[in-house]
Amino acid sequence: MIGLLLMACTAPEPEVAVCDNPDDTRVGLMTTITVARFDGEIADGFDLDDKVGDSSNCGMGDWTSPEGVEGIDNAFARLMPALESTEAAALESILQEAINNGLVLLTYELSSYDDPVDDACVDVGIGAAEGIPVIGGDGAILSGQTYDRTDQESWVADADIVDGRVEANGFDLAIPIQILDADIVLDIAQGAIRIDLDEDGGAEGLVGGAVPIDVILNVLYEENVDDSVAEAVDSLLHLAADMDVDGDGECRDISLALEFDATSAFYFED
Ligand SMILES: [Ca+2]
Ligand SMILES: [Ca+2]
Ligand SMILES: [Ca+2]
Repeated sequence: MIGLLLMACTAPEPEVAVCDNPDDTRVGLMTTITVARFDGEIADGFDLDDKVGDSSNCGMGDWTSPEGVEGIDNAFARLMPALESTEAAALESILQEAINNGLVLLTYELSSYDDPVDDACVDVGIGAAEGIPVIGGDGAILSGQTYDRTDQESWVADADIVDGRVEANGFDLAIPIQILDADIVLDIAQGAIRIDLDEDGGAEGLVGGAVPIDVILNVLYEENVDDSVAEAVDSLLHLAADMDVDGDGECRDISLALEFDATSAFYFED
């Protein structure tokens, strides 16, 4: 009898299958995207180079995040006060218009997803969708719409969800964006994302990485941006560039972080 009880107590627990449901996915469409700014020595973003301090990134100092994480690389934040004194101040409203018109549809996607709060096994994708979003009465993109998948996506495997938060890094993205009548490809190296999932199927979060300053300069000089503004932003960008993604010793990339709100979305089956 005692032996039987012992056996019952020591029988192996059934294995918790967290990774055996690869068909479950959760997609969020980024409905608002704004630049993460600084306040004093605090700015949100990611420690993209895994280094803290001035010597790590082309001589630019790092920020501390609002949650106390050191080594935050977000050099674009440093530019914002200067940009906001020029017509580049319209950047975010132009971006919002492009989002609502379906020209900039960025998604995150979780696969092997089976728990919105704690899931030890999810894969995380960042991608560009295609479609015409339907706008609700409040001016925001409606939730639950279905979009076409594009081949512009990058995945990081074996992330997890802890207390409703997903963090992943190592994305390599080339996102085609139509903005200011220009077709540009926004290359993002060392990409990172943080997603705080909500109960409605949406999220808020942060996406960041290093962008070549030449991409931004091309838009400035090829589109009808005022020459004096273009030249002012040009010199600002060269001063602020804090990353050397290709490792050639020249700092021609700039770190940035974008805050987003997302609503639930779906992709059409292929
Ligand atoms: Ca850093
Ligand atoms: Ca899972
Ligand atoms: Ca370089």
